[in-house]
Amino acid sequence: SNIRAVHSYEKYNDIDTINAWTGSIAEENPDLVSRSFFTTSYEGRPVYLLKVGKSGSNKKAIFIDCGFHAREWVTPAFCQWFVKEAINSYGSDEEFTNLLDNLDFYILPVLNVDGYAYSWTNDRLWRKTRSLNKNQKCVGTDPNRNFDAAWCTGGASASPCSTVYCGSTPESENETKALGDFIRNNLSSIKGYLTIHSYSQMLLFPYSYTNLRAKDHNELNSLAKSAVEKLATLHGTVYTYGPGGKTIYISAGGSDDWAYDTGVKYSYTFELRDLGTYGFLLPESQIKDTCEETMLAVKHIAEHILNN
Ligand code: ING
Ligand code: ZN
Repeated sequence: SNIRAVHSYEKYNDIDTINAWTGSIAEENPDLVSRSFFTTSYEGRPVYLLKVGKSGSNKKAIFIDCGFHAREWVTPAFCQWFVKEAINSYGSDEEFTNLLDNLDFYILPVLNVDGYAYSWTNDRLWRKTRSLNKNQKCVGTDPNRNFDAAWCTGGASASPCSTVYCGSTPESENETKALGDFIRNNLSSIKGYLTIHSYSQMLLFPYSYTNLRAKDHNELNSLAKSAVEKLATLHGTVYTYGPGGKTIYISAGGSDDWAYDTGVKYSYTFELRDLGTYGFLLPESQIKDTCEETMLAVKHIAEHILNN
């Protein structure tokens, strides 16, 4: 069909609708939002990046990505929600106004655009990218096993048919390479990296590739604790938190571990709702509450980054 669906913050939007939204939201809010072209996906789709914040010099930045994994539909919904809230809050909400005056937020609404499209048209539970693997019948690489952080060791697979296939090399995917390049090229400003996944209601931080403690373990742990406490104040949603390896499972090649080891101290993975009742198939009726509570945790982390 060539009829484009209407965009809604409380519905799941398809990739064409999200891409069109990135253009209109930037056009309508030029003093707060700008859109740049991030990369072209394997199948030729554009991947867009939004920069959200008032223009200023020497601002710290926080990078937030959604839609690493195709089936985690509530996560692109969160990135869209964040941008909407920023626009609606600027000038009326003191806390968010201060954040936007003093920080830039890079918002990547859907990293894995091909996988996301495929989860709408062919397989709702697809996880990986859609790149073809040489001389293999199975398609796709797990973008969250594709980074150069103990790459393709524990919790990752070298078999292209695995859902946690690490890829042929680190950053073998256009989409992960573009993310790696962007963070490497902006290391002087990027102080925080938040990657949004679902589900299991967790706030994770390095390391996932080892059970050894990160150098900044104590600070990351206490910030996670206060962030999930803040999140729970809205609807009572309980999150667990801790280093990925001990809290969820050992897995190498994740983007948060890579960003941390590359020099982004405040590096976290969110696992949004729920605990498994609906899992990846979280009903649209829960988008609003999920996004609102997650906003509290994200803004709490942003405040800490701004003040440290
Ligand atoms: N969870 C993450 C995954 O990629 C994770 C958990 C976090 C792994 C950080 C590695 C590093 O498996 C989901 N739901 O994708
Ligand atoms: Zn995921």
